[in-house]
Amino acid sequence: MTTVDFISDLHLAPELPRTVAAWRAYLLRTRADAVVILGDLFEVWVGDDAATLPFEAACVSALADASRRRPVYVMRGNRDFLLGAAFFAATAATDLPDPVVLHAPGCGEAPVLLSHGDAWCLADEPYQRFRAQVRTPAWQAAFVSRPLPERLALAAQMRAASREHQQGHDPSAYADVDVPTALEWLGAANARTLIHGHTHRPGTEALADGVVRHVLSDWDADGPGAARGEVLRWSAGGFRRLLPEQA
Ligand SMILES: [Mn+2]
Repeated sequence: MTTVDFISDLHLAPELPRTVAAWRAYLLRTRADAVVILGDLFEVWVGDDAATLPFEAACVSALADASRRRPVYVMRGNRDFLLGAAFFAATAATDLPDPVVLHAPGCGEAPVLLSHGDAWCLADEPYQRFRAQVRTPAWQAAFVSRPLPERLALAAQMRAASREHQQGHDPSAYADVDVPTALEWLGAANARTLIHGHTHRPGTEALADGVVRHVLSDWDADGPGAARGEVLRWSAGGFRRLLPEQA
């Protein structure tokens, strides 16, 4: 691999047709040898039987098509943490644990550490309690045993509650990745570069002397403002950010 693309936080949903179209066009066009999706590909994923729905089926088919042309890696985010074995089988994407170390000698000597990012946002204690609960096998087994329409209705309720909670909150006040925790994981991985998504605050900065983090952009081509969305590309020349249509 000499060119690896990183994207995350597309939050694909039927009501965001331009964002979905931008993602599909990007998958068809990119010159990368591998595409790594670091979580929240979907706005919500209530279980792999969701792939029987037309929108989800079309997304699975687009990913399967992309996988036939190059390796595609998918990490779960806080919205699509229920992506399961059937999803990975249907898309032929590789299931990435969170965090994971990537070695791509064609791009650079040093390994990079990859995460969605939500697990390290320790300041958001209510979210961490929720996360600890929903990531247990028992909770997940109980949830996916409920009828699909019931799970979809529950997910819609939770999204509405979350949007209400965010109203009037300054997005810059949202919890960020806890730096000592990130540095600990980086040290354990012998890595000096971190790539994560989740916070929707794209940028590149030093976390410590010689340690860099790249925060991925969320995608939104359906909102009132200019279209958002970026691809972080790693190649022998280093890292650069591209608009999806330039990738
Ligand atoms: Mn997220």
